[in-house]
Amino acid sequence: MIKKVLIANRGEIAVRIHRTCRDMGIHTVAVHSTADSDALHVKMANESVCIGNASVSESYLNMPAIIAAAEVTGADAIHPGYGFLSENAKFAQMVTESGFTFIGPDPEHITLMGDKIEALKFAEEAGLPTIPGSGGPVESASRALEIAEKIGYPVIIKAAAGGGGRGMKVVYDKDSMKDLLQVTMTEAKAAFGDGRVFIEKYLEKPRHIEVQVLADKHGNVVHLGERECTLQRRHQKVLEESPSPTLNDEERQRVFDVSINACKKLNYVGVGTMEFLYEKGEFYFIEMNTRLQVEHPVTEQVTGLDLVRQQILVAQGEKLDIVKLGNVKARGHSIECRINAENPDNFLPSPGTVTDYFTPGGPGVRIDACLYPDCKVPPYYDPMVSKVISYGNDRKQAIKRMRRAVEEYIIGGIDTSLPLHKRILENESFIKGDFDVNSLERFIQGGNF
Ligand code: MV4
Repeated sequence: MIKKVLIANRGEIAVRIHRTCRDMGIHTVAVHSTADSDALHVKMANESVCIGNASVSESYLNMPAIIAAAEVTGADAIHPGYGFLSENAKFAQMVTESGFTFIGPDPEHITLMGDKIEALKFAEEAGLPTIPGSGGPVESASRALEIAEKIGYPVIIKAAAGGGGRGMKVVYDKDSMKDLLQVTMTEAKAAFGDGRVFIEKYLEKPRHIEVQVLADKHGNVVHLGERECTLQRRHQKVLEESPSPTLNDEERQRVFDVSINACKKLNYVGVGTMEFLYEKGEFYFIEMNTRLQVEHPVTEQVTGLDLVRQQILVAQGEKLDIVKLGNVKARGHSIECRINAENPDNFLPSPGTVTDYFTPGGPGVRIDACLYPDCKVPPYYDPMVSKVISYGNDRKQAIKRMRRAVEEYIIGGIDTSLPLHKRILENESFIKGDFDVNSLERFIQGGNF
């Protein structure tokens, strides 16, 4: 039984994880940098340990310091949250070897999914639909031209070690192939220490749809519905929802079936997300995230489950109640707006002191945040400071409640992305559910959705 959890993270997710631990009677240990001494996650936790200076390499990515904090506080388990060390196989290994329970998947699965080429290779073997492409690394311009000729332009070059949109280049004709291949390989080598790239047919107007999965150590796997995460800016999600406003029941069942089958084949354990591009009625697997995701609350709202609780139960070896979970039925509709401390016009970070602070409430509104009056938003970390999550019987009601919530929300002293969210929520195409992965960037540039 897990009695004390060290939360190896900061911000809203550290607060979020603490809350579930509190519900389960589990004590928590916060770790923090010198810049976060007064952070909400530190105030809430039962104990806290300062693990280093403000820079992430000295604090939230400092593996030995985190393990030492777990040792001195007598924690049983470590929850990595998202970002930071959550998808670092070496860290997962180190946690286990130091005698703690890692609240997350096996290191082998983290490693496999961190390599996009290996992940796609597995996907094909496991019957997941993938985008036509090179099916492996591409080393020469002549090979790249051959593949592009076969699948047709435009194509996209992606870094094997990339993911989340980093290290990608679209190639529209054969004349630019040689240069773009070279640039992508060089950039990948510099950014990830791994210059391998692969090629896919470029989809022009896809949507991003992902399936939440949950698996225990006894071979039980369930899906917890899908999330529509199409509205992104520079590969950062801005607004997510569940269910997707675009899928029909047949499509939904199809993507759930392939996702569950693949996880069974993988012997996956924990929560995971299968990401797909969706275009013209077809799904294409692109990657799997082996962590709890930022947008997990929309899944919690429609399923009534607490995903952090499920992670903890699975980590201590409990069997999923398959009778109950096998019939997890999503009900209603949930939307999440990510609120960043940033200028809503030029998107520059806006750290500083929060002066006024008033949180929205009422039916169908949930706030996952790390703010309080007079708190500081340090400049060193992710600008996302709050998530507003709405819930309604249907999408229309979830939108109305989200509008109410973002209007009520007062965050004084810093700029936030609340004004952008207000504009999105009034947009005709958004309301119709008519958009693709390029829509939000176009809208921000002053164009149509
Ligand atoms: C693509 C694509 C079009 N065609 N792959 C971006 C993040 C990474 N997870 C995959 N991404 C894309 N891969 C092919 N073959 C377009 C994107 C893409 C995108 C995907 C999901 C959400 C937002 C996006 C924004 C731009 C590009």
